[in-house]
Amino acid sequence: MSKFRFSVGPWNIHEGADVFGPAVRPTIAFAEKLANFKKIGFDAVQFHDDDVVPEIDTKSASEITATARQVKQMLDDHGLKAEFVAPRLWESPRTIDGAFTSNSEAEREYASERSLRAVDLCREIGCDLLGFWYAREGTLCAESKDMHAGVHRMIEGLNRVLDYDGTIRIFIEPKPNEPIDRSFAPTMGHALALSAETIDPPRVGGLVESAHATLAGLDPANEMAFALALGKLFGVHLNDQNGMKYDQDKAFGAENLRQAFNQVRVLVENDFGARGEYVGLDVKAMRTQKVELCYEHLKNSLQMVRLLEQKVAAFDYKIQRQFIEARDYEGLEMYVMKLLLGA
Ligand code: XLS
Ligand code: MG
Repeated sequence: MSKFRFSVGPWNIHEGADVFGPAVRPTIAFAEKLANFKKIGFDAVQFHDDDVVPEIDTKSASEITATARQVKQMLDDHGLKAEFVAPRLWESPRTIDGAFTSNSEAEREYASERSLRAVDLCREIGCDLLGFWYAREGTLCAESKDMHAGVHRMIEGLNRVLDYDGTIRIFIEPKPNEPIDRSFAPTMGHALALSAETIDPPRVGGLVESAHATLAGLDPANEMAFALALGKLFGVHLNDQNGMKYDQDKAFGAENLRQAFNQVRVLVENDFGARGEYVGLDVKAMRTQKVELCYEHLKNSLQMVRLLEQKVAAFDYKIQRQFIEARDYEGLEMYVMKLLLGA
């Protein structure tokens, strides 16, 4: 049994298209995904705004509300909650040059307006958490944007949301690159610095995605611990990543078992989840996976969290203390590796 509650996004079951090739699996209907999520052991669903209301930009306010209510009903029917809504600020022709940091004032305004609609969606589907993954806030051409102005525009964007709804909370999900080259919010430190400058810092925290931290050359467990120490870890996206290359969203623990162990350890030691937070996954099946087996990466990731929770429970803090007192960190490291290997 896990002490955590888990969440997953509908995009985690996808058709397998990548930058160099088309879809290889059929689209699975949203209702079928929900039924399977519940069966596999998830408690909540993560949403982009257009996962709730497809083609949201072309819909009227009343159409948006009606569709959101249907989605809420489907969640209720399946015994699932909504965890957050993240405005998808990277696919519209109006966010080609970024959203809050676009060089066009009209496009910046679009980003804000769309974010406020996402707050409305949170309210309709029953959550109080808005997510910002700043996909295009940064540059492809280093000289194309004024970062000084960009940082202030991002803070302004956060303030607009905080001001619009007095109880909504926001997480920033940092990522150093992809699809942009140089992100304006690459790490948790950047995210929390932005938070501190807003009109209501306690309502702005961070979400660590393991692969994003790895892409920044950082240890995801440390990114989590940093936010936890400041009371700012509003969510996690557990997954894995083989080094600093394209974003892989691999099954949790599949590449770096010791780092996965330390992520679970840090979450357990700091009682993550006690304030209602979910342990989220953000994993994608490999393109080679056949449709009959396209939920395996979710099952495997959950199983990995549970197995690592057992390893954390078996972690002997007395032995840890003894190694620390002797300053024998070679010994401590070997103790951890033997624990993980069951040796
Ligand atoms: C992409 C992000 C995305 C967010 C939600 O890299 O991880 O899936 O989690 O917008
Ligand atoms: Mg993510």
